[in-house]
Amino acid sequence: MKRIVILISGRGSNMQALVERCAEQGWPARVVAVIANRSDAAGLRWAEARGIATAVVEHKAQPSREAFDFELARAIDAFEPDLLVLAGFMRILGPDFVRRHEGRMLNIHPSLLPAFPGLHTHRRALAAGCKAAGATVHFVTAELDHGPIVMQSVVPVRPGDDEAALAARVLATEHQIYPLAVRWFVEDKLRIEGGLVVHADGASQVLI
Ligand code: NHR
Ligand code: GAR
Repeated sequence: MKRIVILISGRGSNMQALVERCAEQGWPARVVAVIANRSDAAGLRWAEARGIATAVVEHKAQPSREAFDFELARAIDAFEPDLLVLAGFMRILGPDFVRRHEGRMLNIHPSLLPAFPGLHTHRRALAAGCKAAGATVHFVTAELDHGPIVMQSVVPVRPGDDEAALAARVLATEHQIYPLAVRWFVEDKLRIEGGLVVHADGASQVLI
């Protein structure tokens, strides 16, 4: 049974999708805690209502990024996770933190990486005139949004799309690919070979 800790900053819809698929599909895993860097993260209330342990480590209460990372690591360690899942988590993590969890930490980013790492991805994709957009699940490394790619989803950009419309279309696919990718991790199906992710049984790693 793998122990999963999920980090959020807000709504937590990806976290909900993971908790629900894990329970419905009987993964060899359990979401043991949801941790946020803001006490007003709506996803915390949802997790509490489901009986999942929650914790808050407020970045604003810490004197430095290093101090925040240290306190966050301490809160996480208490739950002894096998996998850390970033789900709409909005604080960049320092190299020391990342090193401790390397190979055991996943993120979902709302763009077709390596395009548009960082913030405001949908706005930037629209401004660039992209005709396709999507989301990427990747292992977290010290370099922001550059870790080995596990799975991607592709959606069309439609004429007249604004940021909200595109974000909603991409988010619906995030709720499909993130549970798939996390399931593969907990079932030990993912290997990193030469810096690239392969699926042990050769399963397709794109959703169109
Ligand atoms: N940390 C590392 N080391 N590597 C990654 O790949 C990470 C990471 C931390 C978070 C999520 C990421 C995303 O999917 C993520 C990936 C926050 C920012 C950011 O600029 C950028 C990317 C991501 C998350 N955060 C600002 C900061 O100063 C704060 C922005 C805010 O609070 O709204 O940390 O997009
Ligand atoms: C998702 O679209 C996720 O990909 C994105 O924020 C949203 C969170 O929604 N993540 C980032 O932008 C990370 N910087 P959720 O809280 O409902 O899962």
